[in-house]
Amino acid sequence: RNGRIQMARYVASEVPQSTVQEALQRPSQRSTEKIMGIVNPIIKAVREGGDAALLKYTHQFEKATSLTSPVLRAPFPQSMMNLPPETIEAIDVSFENIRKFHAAQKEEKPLVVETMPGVVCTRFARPIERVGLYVPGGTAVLPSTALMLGVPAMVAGCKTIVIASPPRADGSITPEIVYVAHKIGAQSIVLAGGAQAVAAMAYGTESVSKVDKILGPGNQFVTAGKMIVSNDTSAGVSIDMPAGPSEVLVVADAAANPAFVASDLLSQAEHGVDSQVVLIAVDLSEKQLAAVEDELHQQASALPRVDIVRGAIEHSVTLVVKDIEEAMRLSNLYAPEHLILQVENAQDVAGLVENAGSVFIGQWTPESVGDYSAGVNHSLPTYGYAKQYSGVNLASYVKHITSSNLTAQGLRNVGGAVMQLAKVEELEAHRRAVSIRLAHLDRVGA
Ligand code: HSO
Ligand code: ZN
Repeated sequence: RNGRIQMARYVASEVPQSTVQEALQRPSQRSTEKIMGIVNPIIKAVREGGDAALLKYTHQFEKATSLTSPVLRAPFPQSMMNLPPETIEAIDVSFENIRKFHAAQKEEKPLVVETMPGVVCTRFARPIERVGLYVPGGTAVLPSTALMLGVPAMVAGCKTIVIASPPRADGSITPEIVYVAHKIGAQSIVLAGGAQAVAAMAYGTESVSKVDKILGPGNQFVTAGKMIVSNDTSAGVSIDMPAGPSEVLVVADAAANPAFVASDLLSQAEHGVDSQVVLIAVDLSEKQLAAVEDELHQQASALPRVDIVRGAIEHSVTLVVKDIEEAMRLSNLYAPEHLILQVENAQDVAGLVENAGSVFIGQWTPESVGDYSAGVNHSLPTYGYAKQYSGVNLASYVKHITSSNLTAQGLRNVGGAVMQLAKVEELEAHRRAVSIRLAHLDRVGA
């Protein structure tokens, strides 16, 4: 437990392609079948037993045996959000930046397109009415996640915002989370974690409001819970995306500062033993590689969470490549949750990004700024899902509704196509809904 903290290292051109691909595999997850076997009964118990079942699990898993109600309702008492002024200020600054960036994503006016004369198609957005935001507990308290999920919900105009977070063993909740809940106008805080919290928000209980969508990261039990409830049509609830352990891929060239590179790798590695960090070194000399590795070991050894870091580094890797194109090819293949570009002309290189959750450009942009305060969201697709999912953003809290509005001339213009396709599909009532109107127009001579 106290050997050198070092990532495996391969020179991509000197090993078989399969080794490179294997190096970019995510650490394997506990089998979903086993997790589902644990989570299914929990979901069922909360769906049927409501508050009593929810409390039972909170007593059992969180050891919060003194808790008698699973919900804290707004307005939250000031005494629950006593914080040092510097923390208030940090939350306020971050809140404002996140608010600004997400407010800018608002589509102020409906999209209106006249596809043919007299055929007007419109798309407009409406907030999802009730959202449930899961803020994980675990080895670190994460009020920043409450901000990342809550601020866009507020900006989108969601009417009911419920936050769920596991309480501490004394039944209390981190004051930072209560303060954020207050700032975003949350209706309530559900003092529960895991699949039981997900079930409570999906189905509702005597005291937990049922929601329409559940967002937020969590462990494998939370993720399994979200998948189960979103597959249950009787729940009528959707989820943001499948979540997995945090990860970062850093692309660094000879211009990069080894200490900066190491610090970025470690900031993700400290999230959990299952986190993964990848360094793609673009044409670095042996001496430069050694400098990064020395920094990594030295900085890691001084961290309070060194044991977690050690676990993460065990399944992390450095790949040495010849040029930036090869680096970006591998990065796009890996589709990292976070991509850090510490290379010359980093802004131009960002143009080569095809798959990534969020990109951090240039040496003055550590991932931490995006985790907390820059304004971008930190709830991002992991495990390669950046190939098809976006991170949480304003659109995660709205749905788009379309409308069509035709004039008589519009129906004349498009009616022929409609009737012909209805004929092809042998759906006569569809065809007649048009022909009956066209005949009417002919009769009245319009
Ligand atoms: N990097 C994490 C988010 C986080 N970091 C919260 C610190 N607190 C996953 O994107
Ligand atoms: Zn982080």
